[in-house]
Amino acid sequence: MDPYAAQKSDKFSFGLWTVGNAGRDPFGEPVRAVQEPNYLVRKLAECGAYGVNLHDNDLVPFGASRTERDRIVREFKQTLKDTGMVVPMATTNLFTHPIFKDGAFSANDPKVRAFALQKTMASIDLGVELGAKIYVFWGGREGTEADACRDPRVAIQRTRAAMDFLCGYVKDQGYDLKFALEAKPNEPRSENYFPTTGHMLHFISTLQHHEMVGVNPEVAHEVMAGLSFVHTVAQAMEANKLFHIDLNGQKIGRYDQDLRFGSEDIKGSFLLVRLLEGTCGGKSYTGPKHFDAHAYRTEDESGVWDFAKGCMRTYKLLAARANAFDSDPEIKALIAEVKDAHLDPLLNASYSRASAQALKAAPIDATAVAKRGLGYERLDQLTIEHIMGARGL
Ligand code: GCO
Ligand code: MN
Ligand code: MN
Repeated sequence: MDPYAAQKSDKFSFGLWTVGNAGRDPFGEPVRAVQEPNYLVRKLAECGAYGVNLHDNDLVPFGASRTERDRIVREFKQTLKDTGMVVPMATTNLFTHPIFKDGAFSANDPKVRAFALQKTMASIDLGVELGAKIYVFWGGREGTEADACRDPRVAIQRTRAAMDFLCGYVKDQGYDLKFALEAKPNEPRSENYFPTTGHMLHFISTLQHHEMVGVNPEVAHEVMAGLSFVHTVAQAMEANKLFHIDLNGQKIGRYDQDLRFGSEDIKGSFLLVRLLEGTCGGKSYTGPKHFDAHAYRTEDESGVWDFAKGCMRTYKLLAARANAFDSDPEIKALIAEVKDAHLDPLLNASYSRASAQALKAAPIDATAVAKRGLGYERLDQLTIEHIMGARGL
């Protein structure tokens, strides 16, 4: 059996909008037929995915009647049952309909804000009915071009009011659902509010029910902002706030490219998988591994499944390499923690006048310490060799 073929136990998921992407871009028409959701679920199951995520309108068209909605949901549930697929995450489309041209929760028009809440509550009901345990909020068009149109502090306050309200709704319904907030610096707006995961992490700490709200960082979005995705994810994990993750590939300084996972920045992707899998130590990430990306516009349908299988296969190849890397004795020696019998107890002591005095008095020969080479050239070369398969496996 191919050890790198995806299994349900790997917990890989795709959005209906990802493998369903028909290849439309701002300059061109769709190049592929729009596929029906039940068909996409069956194909994803064949590829080895365990889950499928959706926006309300990926499944139920905007404005569908209650009867129509119920029929669509009934059929979709049957497909999930037949294929053993789950819906780990759901979200709301708050960006396609023209009513959202100035955002949703932060919009100046109260009718827009009220409509956004109505739509989100209905979409939460749908997600929960399909079994979702995570509900993602991506800002979509929450942002500006003419920045004087509203005080950005008011945009933050309106978003907080919406989150507090929706957390209240989930609790009142008795739903077992957590929220995951997804940051993006720009696109489609010129400036988006809450541009990075770091902004989101602070914002969450100001929410009424902060314990049920975490983050959904996306590779492309942090890279667009020029940030290290590994450090972003590490901070979210350290805060116990990594509730979900959007994996893809991205070149720095471009529009959101949604490339196949691992197709760009192979070293960053390796270090990310190593962190998520916990081969470097610490808690691993056990949630769904969601690929928020799509096939190149050059592809026909078979290219779409090459894309989907490629995302999962690359993740598994990197996980195997991360495991070999962290089992390599030379790597272990290079990254072993530096011990100092005299200083370690002083550094570990909590503050007191006595511990401050002791630390002030500790003799440290700065020149001698500075002379020591750290071996990071060797470490990084070995990292490259593991990634390239010249070492390890
Ligand atoms: C984007 C975003 C979206 C969201 C999705 C789920 O840049 O378009 O990444 O794909 O992740 O809408 O909320
Ligand atoms: Mn994106
Ligand atoms: Mn995303």
